[in-house]
Amino acid sequence: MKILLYNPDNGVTRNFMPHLWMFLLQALTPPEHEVLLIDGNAKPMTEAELVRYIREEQIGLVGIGAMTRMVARAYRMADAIRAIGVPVVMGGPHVTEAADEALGKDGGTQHADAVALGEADETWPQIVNDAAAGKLKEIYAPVDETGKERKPSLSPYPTIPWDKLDLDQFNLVPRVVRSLLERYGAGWGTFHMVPIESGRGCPYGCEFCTVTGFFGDSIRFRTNESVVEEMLRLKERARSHRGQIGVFFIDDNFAINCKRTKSLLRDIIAAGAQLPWTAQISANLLRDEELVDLIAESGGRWIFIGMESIDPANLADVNKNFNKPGEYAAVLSRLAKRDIYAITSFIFGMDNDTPGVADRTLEAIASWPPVLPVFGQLTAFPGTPLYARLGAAGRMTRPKHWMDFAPFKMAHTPLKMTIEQAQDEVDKAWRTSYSAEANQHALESIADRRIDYRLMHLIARLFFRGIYFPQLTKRDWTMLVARNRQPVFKLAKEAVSLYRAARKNKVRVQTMTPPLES
Ligand code: B12
Ligand code: SF4
Repeated sequence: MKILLYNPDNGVTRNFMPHLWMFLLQALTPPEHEVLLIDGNAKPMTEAELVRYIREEQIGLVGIGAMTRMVARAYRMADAIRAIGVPVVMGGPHVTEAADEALGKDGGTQHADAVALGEADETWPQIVNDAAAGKLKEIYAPVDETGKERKPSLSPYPTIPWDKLDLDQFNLVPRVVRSLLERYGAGWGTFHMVPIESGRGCPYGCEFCTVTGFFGDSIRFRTNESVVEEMLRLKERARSHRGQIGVFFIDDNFAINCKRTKSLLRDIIAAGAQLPWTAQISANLLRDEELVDLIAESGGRWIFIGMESIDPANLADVNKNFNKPGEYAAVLSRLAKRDIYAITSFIFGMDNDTPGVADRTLEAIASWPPVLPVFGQLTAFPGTPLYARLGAAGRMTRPKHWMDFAPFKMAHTPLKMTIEQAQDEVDKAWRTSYSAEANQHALESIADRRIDYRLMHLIARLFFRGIYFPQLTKRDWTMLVARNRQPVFKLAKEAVSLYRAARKNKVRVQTMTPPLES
């Protein structure tokens, strides 16, 4: 049987990185079946185009995975596929909590023939076999023989053949500069971000987060050897393709077991498996100097920190008071000292937020080493304690917000401001943080650092802006570069003169060195 795994387009990040679930399930599919993958972010398709593709390829089963914000789009695709008689199975964090919605058992339309609840590593082969035999069940739950929930172990972990896969659609180097970089940019013709999970689960239980409920509070890890082996293969691929590969450790809190993280990082260093990597780590765990040293030495370049708020009352409200705003500055300086960029995430519209929260947060940010801030609004996802609390208090204004998804718009009433005010605060924070002036100011504040560090900071700023401001066309990018022409030209000029000086030096060294066999 031919199986298609499909991930809907999120309309924002395009082909930023492959979605791990598709590659993982492909690796776990019984070998007699063929699995094709389409990520709508890399290959946008209408319902009609997808249906045509499914007909042409004679697909017998379609698997769709989606987060809450993309689920309405996923349902539309599923409806079109089921209309031509091809069965659809859905999985992922949203349908795990809203299986009745996907199966049409809540009085609405049926979108899926079957739903895989929770982690599907062990149920997927069964789903495939049942579908091939025409005996698909409605619900597949990861349970043991006694009916008790069973979380899959991550050791052993399947081999994802990244080294052999065609990743062309995920190349982050813009097409217009590819050939130039291939010729002159020594190994920068391609740049791929590859997701690796080293473990699953987080015991912290922040009120708005689905992770503790979905993956559980007991953490499971892959072996160090398995992670290192995957990185070595990626490194070899980067070398043989004369390109760059970055790794995104998608663990929710990569240093949740600090001792184990340190041991993994030491093994990466010992094996020479370093690749530039990014990960999410909570601020409290970054107090550890030795950990931060190991992060830098093992290739850690960008750390995503869920700061959420600079107000301790807000943090206590969402069960995240292990975050201490008073130590944010020290944590960020510790990272900056080692040339590690910090991506700091903030949530507005929390219960203690009042109008002016953007200004207060921006003021705090301005006192730190330059960071890449991202801002969102408090959103209650189904299955979270936050969703239950707001529902019980009658505060949800759009209880099924995912069915009419509206970016950056709250679906419940905050306590001390209106929904519109929260939206204005988010808007102000993005507008101010990524204005051309702010970009220039950030670069001036790191003027004493190496050019590659500054260049990467500017590139990241231009890309991060795109999370909020639509930046999908060539015109959008041309205008963005034009607005930021001062730092762009300054860095480009500096880079060209450094390149020329290095070439001149090389020529001089070559002419001064006598040939070996003279
Ligand atoms: C990587 C990641 C991202 C990446 C996504 C890009 C990419 N290419 O991967 C980035 C950084 C862009 C991102 C952004 C966001 N993310 Co995110 N992200 C993650 C993260 C950390 C890892 C996802 C992952 O690969 N997991 C590992 C795989 C193996 O797990 P999985 O995807 O759940 O798949 C398993 C099962 O769910 C199931 N399964 C999944 N799909 C399917 C399909 C079928 C057919 C079947 C049978 C089974 C199945 O089988 C898999 C194996 O067991 C998760 C948290 C987490 N640990 O999962 C959050 C998570 C998915 N993100 C979340 C959120 C909220 C967001 C944002 C909305 C945050 C924000 N406020 O901006 C944005 C949305 C951005 C956008 N525009 O799409 C939430 C989603 C909650 C929800 N109900 O939707 C999560 C769960 C984190 C959380 N704190 O709650 N994210
Ligand atoms: S620390 Fe991060 S992953 Fe863990 S529960 Fe809190 S938000 Fe979720």
